[in-house]
Amino acid sequence: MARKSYDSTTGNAGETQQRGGAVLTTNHGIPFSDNQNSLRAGARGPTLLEDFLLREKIFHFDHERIPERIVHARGSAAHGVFTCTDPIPGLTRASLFAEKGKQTPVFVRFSTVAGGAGSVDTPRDVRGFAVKFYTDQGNWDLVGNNIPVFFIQDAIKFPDLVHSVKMEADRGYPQAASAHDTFWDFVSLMPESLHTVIWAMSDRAIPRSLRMMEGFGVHTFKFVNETGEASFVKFHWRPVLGMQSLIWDESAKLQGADNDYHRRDLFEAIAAGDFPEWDFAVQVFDQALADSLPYDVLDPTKIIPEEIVPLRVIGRMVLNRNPDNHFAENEQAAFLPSNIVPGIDFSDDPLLQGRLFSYLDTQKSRLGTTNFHQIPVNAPKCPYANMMRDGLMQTQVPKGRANYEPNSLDQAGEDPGPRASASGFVTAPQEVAGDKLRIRSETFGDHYSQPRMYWRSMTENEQAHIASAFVFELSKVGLGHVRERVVSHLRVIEEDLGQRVADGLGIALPEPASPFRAPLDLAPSDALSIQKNWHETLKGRKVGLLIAEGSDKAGIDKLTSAIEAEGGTVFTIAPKVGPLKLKGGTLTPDGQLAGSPSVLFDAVAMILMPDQAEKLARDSAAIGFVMDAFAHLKAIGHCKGSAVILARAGIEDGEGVGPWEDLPDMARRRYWAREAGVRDLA
Ligand code: HDD
Repeated sequence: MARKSYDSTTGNAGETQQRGGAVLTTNHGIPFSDNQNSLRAGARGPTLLEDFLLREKIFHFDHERIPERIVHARGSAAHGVFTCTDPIPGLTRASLFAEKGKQTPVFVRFSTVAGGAGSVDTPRDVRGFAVKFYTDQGNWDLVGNNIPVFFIQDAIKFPDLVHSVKMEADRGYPQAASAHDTFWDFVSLMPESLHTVIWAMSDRAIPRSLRMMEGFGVHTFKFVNETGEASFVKFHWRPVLGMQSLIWDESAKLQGADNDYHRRDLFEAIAAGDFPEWDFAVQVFDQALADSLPYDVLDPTKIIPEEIVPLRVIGRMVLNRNPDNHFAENEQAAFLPSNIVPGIDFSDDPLLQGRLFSYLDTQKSRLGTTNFHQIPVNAPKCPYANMMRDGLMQTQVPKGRANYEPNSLDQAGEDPGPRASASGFVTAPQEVAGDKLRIRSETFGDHYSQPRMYWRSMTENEQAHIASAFVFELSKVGLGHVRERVVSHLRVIEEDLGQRVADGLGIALPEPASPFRAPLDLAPSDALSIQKNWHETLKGRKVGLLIAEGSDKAGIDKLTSAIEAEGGTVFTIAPKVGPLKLKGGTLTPDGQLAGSPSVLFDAVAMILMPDQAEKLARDSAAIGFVMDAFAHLKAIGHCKGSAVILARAGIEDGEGVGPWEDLPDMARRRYWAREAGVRDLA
């Protein structure tokens, strides 16, 4: 019989109650009768060791955390489906590309690289873009990034790279930032990193949304067809929404306004049925094409411009389901570049070769067991069977005696277990000969031509952002000789870049670095620029609408439906979050002004009565709302009444600033031409 006791959940004296549907039990199924009080000797006496309910609960809690990923610790993930749109059986026997319309489930995890699991979403950083295809021939993990090149050419340098960029070893900071001595010291001594560094200093490294990033497999891989013919292939993800990026000041302010900016954006879009989509494209080429290039296709610091090898779109990925549980799926997801399926093969890229070991190895320390493949998010969705047995946390119960192969148990009527099949994975035959050496091929020796090509492919604004990012980062570097050495490399990439960064830092131009190979003038590639490829659309864009008591409901409704009709969303903001009396009705705003700064939105609008606008014109949150929107080159729509706020902020009507009725059109873009007037860039 239940004893009378003080119920700490209701504050009443009464019997402990069971709430909710399912019965609360221990991990071994034993039902709880009281989840509020531990077992005591007397109402005010000591807790008893016997309390197995308390001990199991605390024991489990004490071990809730697992080691975070050494890199890419902070990630956001989603489930989805890949559909083959253009089958390529002539190129590969990979079953997922065999038929038009064939669907393959996927799990995707996007991540920042340097920060810890609890760090922010918008630092300047490369973003991970890891896709697990659960094919009917096993899992294929394409573990890529949103930047198509990598910092180093050989996996043996990876621990040095990561140590240098992570928080400094003695002081434990900075978190999630490359703007510090050790990173730039390393980079300045490793010119092979320059191509990736210039991408990382560009707007690619501050994406507006995970839904608006490109993804790349980075390395050259191989396709192998039914007859065993192999070709080289590079993999690309192209976001259907197009690429968009943040302004640096905006990304820094977002770190205060919303640590989870990207994670929330992804989760909310999927929850609202606004599913993010990417085209999947391949660049396929042969040895002759590879031989014709002035760089090595096995070098992961190089791209092949799509003007040279065009992209062929062969599929579409739609992310349509949020994880049910962050830990079980996102944290426990284990991606392995070594997970490859028949029809796809590795190249000899020395970075890729090293990765094939690293990821399998790291899962053992992160997930604690060789059986991490049994965790639901990692398990193949096709049947799998082998003779590997036992180990920590074995959750399967293999039957029979066949745990070795070959065996003849079938002759005794027993199940002999699985056998290798001729249709299984076959490595593409390749002649390999050479001396055993620790050496870097001379074909990997040009570190400046492609950064130069990247710089020359940018718009003026984009170049200014890159130069300013170098200035910002190097201004956080305390070691003068490191700053100078970086600038000495930038001069070789392009004299103008070196000069602008030196000027921005206020230092004399150092002597140029001496390259192993003199840089070439490769043709620029427009496909590399975000601004040149901007999709003028409201899809996926979010408007922050500032309203207050008495605002015109008809106007709010009209603006909202115009934005929503084109796939955008409107977030209403008011001085208070409670229900508002409007002219023509009531409305409960989505957010409060102080907690909803304009950095959270792609464009802003104000529909206010003159008296409320007057009041807000004395509130720094409202002034900051429009000032930031203006400085971040966003559209601002306003009513007559709200003009007083703009006047106080010193903003006049002009390109991208005008009546709210024009906002649906204005909100499709950023106003790059405004930038020179609001920011002193390098
Ligand atoms: Fe890596 C994680 C991408 C080079 C070693 N890497 C990791 C993730 C991504 C990448 C997206 C996160 C996976 C997830 O969401 O769980 N890494 C890359 C790319 C590279 C690259 C595109 C170059 C082309 N990585 C690289 C090298 C090594 C590693 C050269 C080691 C020799 N990477 C790891 C790791 C991680 C990892 C330490 C940490 C957690 C994990 O693997 O599962 O093993």
